[in-house]
Amino acid sequence: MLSVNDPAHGFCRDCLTRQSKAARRCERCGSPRLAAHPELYALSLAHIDCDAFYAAVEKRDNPELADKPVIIGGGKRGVVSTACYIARINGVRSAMPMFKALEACPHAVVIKPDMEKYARVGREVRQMMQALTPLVQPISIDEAFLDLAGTERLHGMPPALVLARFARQVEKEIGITVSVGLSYCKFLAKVASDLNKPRGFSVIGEAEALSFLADKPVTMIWGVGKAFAAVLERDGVRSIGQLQRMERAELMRRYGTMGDRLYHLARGEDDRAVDVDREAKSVSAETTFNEDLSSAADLVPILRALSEKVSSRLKKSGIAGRTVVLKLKTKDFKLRTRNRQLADPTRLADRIFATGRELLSRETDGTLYRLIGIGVSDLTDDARADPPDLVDRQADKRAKAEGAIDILRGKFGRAAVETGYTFGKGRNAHPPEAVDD
Ligand code: DCP
Ligand code: MG
Repeated sequence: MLSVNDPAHGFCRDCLTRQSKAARRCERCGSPRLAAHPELYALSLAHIDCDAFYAAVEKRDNPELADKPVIIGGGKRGVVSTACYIARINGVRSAMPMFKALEACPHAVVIKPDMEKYARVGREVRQMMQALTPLVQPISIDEAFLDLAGTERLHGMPPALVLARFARQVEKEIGITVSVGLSYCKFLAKVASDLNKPRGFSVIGEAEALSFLADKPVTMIWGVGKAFAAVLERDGVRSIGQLQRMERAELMRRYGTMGDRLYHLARGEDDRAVDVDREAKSVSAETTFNEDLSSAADLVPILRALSEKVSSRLKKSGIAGRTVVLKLKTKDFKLRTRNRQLADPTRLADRIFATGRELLSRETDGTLYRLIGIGVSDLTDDARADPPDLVDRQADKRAKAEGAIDILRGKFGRAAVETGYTFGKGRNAHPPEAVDD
């Protein structure tokens, strides 16, 4: 019998036949698409992400597009939502302004997004995932984490094979392709699914985690966006390997809780569980006043402080929300909730506050309120949160400033930085214990 650590103990991703020895092609069907890894049959945490999702759905529905470069986008913001891999070869990328994309790829077919259709297909894929394990955590319309631990008896095969079979089934039954990342933790499963897209199947084992990560850029770490990467760069830190050589205390002294996260993730230590319910939840903060308030002058600073609280929680848990919800309770206990969906998920206090303030402006009509709350729902992973705002440059600047403030606060504590709205008001006037969830 082959041992688990025998790399020859792999299988063919096309016909799912197990291979008896290390080979370049399948012993049965001749396919070169073989999965082989020393920990292949020991790992059970997966991240699955559809390839060029919107574009793949459009190509499925119009076979004439199969060999053409396809860009999905346009709409209000005039940017690329996604591009098929043919268009990507020509340099087209998500979030690129449409005119630039067409400069790079003038013959591309441009299609306006049909969100309803994509949501439907996304749900179909999700249902197929849920047939594999109850532990499915959707992250966005086209991706999810799956915990397949303990499902081997049920499926009669180890998770790796279940996942390869799943990828094949999605191609056959839904007509789009997916990439699979298999590892022992969420962080590396997600990294793995991105390694050889499209139609990828990548495995990152525990034994190789440190060496795999060593030469990768810090931006590969969950939660390290451009702003934070710039701070690390200023401190001379570019690779994850450099983080691996730093002490935890030193990282925490420099970057606060984020330092702790860097320390562990750099070592491939991530114990977050696949959380089935997270999708349904929201993150919010509210406060009841000592005396009823009605004016914007009184309510806005409180809204700002609450937005910061929501934002800081989102940032801590590496999530973002797409819908901002304002909650007001009138003097006679009538509840008013107002919500607005954003173009992109956010975790920034500035965006949450700006949206909340706009919603609030329509409610400050003299009504006396006893409570105000602000929150976000439609939670997703923060990987796609807050793309640069191409229209509102000021908002983009504020977003960058906020990144810097977070870092300072991480270093010196919350009180180190007061924003204009809360200075001497808001948070100070309303002690934290008045704010509840
Ligand atoms: N999307 C969007 N705007 C972005 C990024 C993505 O509207 N800036 C939409 C379009 C994508 C879908 O979300 O099809 C899924 O996002 P992914 O990041 O998974 O991108 P794709 O699935 O398109 O490509 P990939 O093969 O890289 O996963
Ligand atoms: Mg995708």
